[in-house]
Amino acid sequence: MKDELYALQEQALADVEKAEQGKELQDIKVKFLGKKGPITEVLRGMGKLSAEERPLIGQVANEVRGSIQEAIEKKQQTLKAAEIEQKLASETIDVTLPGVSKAVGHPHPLTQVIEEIEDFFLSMGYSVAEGPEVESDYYNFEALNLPKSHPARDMQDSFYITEELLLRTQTSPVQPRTMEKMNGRGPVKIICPGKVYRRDNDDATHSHQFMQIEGLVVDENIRMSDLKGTLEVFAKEMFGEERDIRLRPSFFPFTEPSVEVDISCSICQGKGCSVCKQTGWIEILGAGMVHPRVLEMAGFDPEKYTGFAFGMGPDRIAMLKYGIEDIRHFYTNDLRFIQQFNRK
Ligand code: 2NL
Repeated sequence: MKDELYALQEQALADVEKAEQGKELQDIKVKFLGKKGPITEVLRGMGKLSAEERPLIGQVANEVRGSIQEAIEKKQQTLKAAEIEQKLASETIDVTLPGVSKAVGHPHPLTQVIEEIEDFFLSMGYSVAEGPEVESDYYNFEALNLPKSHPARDMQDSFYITEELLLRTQTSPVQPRTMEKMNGRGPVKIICPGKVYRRDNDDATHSHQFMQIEGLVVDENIRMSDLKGTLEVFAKEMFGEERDIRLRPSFFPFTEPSVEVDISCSICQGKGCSVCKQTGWIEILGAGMVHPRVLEMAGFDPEKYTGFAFGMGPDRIAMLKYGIEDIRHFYTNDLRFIQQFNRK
């Protein structure tokens, strides 16, 4: 019986030695030390032994069991250590490798120009107002004193969706919408940036979709001089301290009087060049005193309130500012163009 036990021990230790995985060790443990294993079997049969043999065999059985158990535990630790070692080796990070840098985007050049214009007017106490791009005939035309017969309402010039709905042709409709909410009480001091649409054939200076920013100030005692002063400071801020502005009489249905506003050419300093077409001046916006009918329709008493308004094209301003020769560059999204405007 003793020999039998030692033979079992020898085999178990050999098996443990060969084992390469925790699972195998588990199997060996069950096989040799489990309830149905040979050692348990021997211990169970001890009752049949003589009184002298019993303690001796008992001792050997315990010894064999202990040594197998110890061998399994030892091997378990060895395997675990090897596993950790391997994991460490495979997961080592080489901190000297060059990093993978992520490409970071930047705002579109038009967005940058619009934000610059917004920042200027925000600093002057204006709020930014926005409205829908699908607009009603009423807000897009009627409320701006463009009567039904006006040529600007020609179906050929606008993208109509139904008889009554169209893609807005200017950002002006945001202004009567805002004024209506004021219940006839000033002041109103807003700028309205956004996309507008015209049924035009695209070329270097025309796009069927472009940007506009309009401004509106309505209060008691607003005068033409307030408009002129505002635009003068704006021109200097946007195009440089040396810029002058001049106003030329013009016509818009929603303003009376109306003016076209030029800035002195920043390229030739007023001497005459191809950009200013040898005049020394560049037209940058249209403006005027809000037509009393427009105030009235939006619920403001034109006897008490006056106002000025202006409209400009950020596309054109960006083209002048950066010497861009084709408006389509803004909308074709060629990254070689756009990435030149990455202000770090
Ligand atoms: C231009 C001219 C202009 C306005 C827009 C306006 C809006 C209201 C009342 C009166 Cl609610 N006027 N807007 C006024 C004058 C000119 O835009 O050349 N834009 C690119």
